[in-house]
Amino acid sequence: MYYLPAKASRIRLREAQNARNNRAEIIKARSIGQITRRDLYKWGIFTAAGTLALKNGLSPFARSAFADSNVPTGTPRSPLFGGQKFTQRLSRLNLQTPVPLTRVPSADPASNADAAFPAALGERPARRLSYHTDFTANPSDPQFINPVTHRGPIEGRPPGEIFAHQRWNEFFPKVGYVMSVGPVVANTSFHPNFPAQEPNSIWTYSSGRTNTGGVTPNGVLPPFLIKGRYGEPILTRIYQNEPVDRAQNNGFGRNETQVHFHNAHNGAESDGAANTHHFPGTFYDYRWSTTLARRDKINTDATDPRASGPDGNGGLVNVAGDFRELQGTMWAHDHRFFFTAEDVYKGNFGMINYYSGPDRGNEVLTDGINLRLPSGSLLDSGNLDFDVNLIVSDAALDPTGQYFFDIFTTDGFLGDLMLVNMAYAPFMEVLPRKYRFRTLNASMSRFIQLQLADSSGNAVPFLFIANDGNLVVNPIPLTSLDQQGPAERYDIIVDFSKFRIGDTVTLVSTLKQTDGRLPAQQLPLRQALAGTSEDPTVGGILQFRIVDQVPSVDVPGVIHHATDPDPSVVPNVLTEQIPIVTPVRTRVVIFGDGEGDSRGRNGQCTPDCPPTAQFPWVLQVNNGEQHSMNANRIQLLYPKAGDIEHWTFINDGGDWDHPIHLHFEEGITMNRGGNPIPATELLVRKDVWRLRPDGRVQFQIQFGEYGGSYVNHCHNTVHEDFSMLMRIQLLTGVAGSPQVAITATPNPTPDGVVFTTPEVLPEATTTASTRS
Ligand SMILES: [Cu+2]
Repeated sequence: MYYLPAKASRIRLREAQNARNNRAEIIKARSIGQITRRDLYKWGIFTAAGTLALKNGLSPFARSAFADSNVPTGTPRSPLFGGQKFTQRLSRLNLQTPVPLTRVPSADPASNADAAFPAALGERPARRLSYHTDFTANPSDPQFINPVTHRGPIEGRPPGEIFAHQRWNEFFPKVGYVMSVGPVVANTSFHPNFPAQEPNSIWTYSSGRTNTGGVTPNGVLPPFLIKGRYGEPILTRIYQNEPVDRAQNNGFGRNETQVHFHNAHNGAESDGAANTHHFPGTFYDYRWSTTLARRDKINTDATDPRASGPDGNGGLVNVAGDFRELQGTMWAHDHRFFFTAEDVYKGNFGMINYYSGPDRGNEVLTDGINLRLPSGSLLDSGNLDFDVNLIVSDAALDPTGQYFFDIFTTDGFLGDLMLVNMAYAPFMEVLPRKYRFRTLNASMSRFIQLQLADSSGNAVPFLFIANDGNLVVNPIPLTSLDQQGPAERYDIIVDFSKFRIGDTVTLVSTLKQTDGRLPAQQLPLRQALAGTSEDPTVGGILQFRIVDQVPSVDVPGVIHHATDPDPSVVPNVLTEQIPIVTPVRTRVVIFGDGEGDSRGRNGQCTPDCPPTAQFPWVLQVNNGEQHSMNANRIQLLYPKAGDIEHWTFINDGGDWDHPIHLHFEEGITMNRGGNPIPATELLVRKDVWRLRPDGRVQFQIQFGEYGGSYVNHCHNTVHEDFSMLMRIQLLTGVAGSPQVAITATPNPTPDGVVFTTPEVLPEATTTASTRS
């Protein structure tokens, strides 16, 4: 078991804490580059199979010096400082305010215009090509030199056409956000009883640029929320405000970041996972295009009003593309290869809701398109009064109460405290009416399974409406969600109208997990609610209190009352099914443990490791070579935009449940081999699939509109950091685009980017029987 029992003896706790301190030293040394993973293998601390060696004084699973020889030492639980559950109010996510962008003339001959921020912000205009190019051309011009480090470029986006914003004029940004990521502000804590976090324990976002005067603590919790609208492309400028000194990280986290907008339909240059991390003092312009998939194939003249976004005045802006591919609940998070777990855990994430004609975030507008899902009506779209983002993540604290990350083993990291929107066990006041909840599992390795309990411990039914941000065709009535792996999003509708003022409903985490490999079992609701499981996270994580009035978050000063009518509806049909068709080709991707197979050249975590390092997991496409991640190697080539393929993911690694994430496109889940498939997955579009032990899943996939370098990987971010990724190269077929061909690999440094030519693996064709 990961965590020691609550009543473990003092000597045993001390022993376990010493072991944890030793591990923390190693994690810190690795995160700041004093030692490498290779050293850890050389010293025998990691084995070739990836487990932390069972050395007494180091591993939580080592035999205890004094206890029964088979009892692992475990690790001490997080101190609670007397903090009780359900004594602090839930904080809603930190809503960001967009600024309008205007077109100004551009010196770039290939672009009509740059996008200017309001003058008061003092920002350089955003443009198709990065400012990196100016630095490369004028390396001594102070205008293009990083004002914090006095080195390198001011923009971290790599130079040249291959990192230019694809289809810039077509998706010219209309609104902008200026944000920075950096140390958290003073007096931030997870609970009023807990000590304040030191600034470098948490690195998170705030609005505004504050890095020009040096490094100042400025991140804020809860995490950010951005409301995007189809038809309104976004330019998000992120200043990297983390400490210049890599050692100033309070034990974990790398001061280099790239922000991945999880499965939004963007060019590789804005996907945030193309080996494009950037450094303190630099900014990076992400153009979040709000492109609706299939815009080059379906509804190309934008006449279908279901493919649309809110216009800000109650009307719609039509967009080209397939309305069946509209997305809603998404998130963005750090994707610095090989440090993703540390960085995301540290607070580098937020959520983004996309609003569309059907999924408007307005429950009264009646135009035949709007579904009128629970949300509110004070704003034309994007109402949040009855539409609530809930980020669930596990956390651990050291004995002084500081946020703590421990890789324990390469199996994965588990915290023992459940946070909702980065707060420990909060409560939320709700009216007796329908609400929508957008749940996200933002844990590093923990799977969750959520249920709702009334005050007698009975399950409260709800409707499941969206999986990974994709509406299901018909709402699915449930009393328990399915398991939810890291990065999976489930949207549900809960109707509190049958409750009376004063009643409570508890959101309960019912899934026991005792190591990073996979969940153990779901506990019966009452038993979970009792909070007596050896897994301290099992139990209530959020309490809803039914009250007679709540203040609006959409329009400050407005009060909503229990006696107000609930005009929201949950229609029986939310979208249409995309049919499964005969594919152009099929592919099989095997996620293996790299043992007992000689076909591999596994072992790279390029650029951060020497080629001889050993890693526990490998990916294999179509019976080809087995590999772990090398950013300079293309393991899967998708040759032609619009080709429909059927992919099968197979878990060949034994006792693991890997939540596998495919960037950029969603797949329509077809089957799980011969195993049963829940209604919440069957024919449902997803971007993360749990690959249960020896499990498999097949889905239909089609890429389009953008190209470049993307990845497919395990979203147990600890596995991901131990190289369980592969590079996919997408070719666009857009004439004139550099992404019609394979693109070079950027290798970022604080002084600029060096490009290398990637190795392209020949995909074996033994299983690609229909390959054209
Ligand atoms: Cu995994």
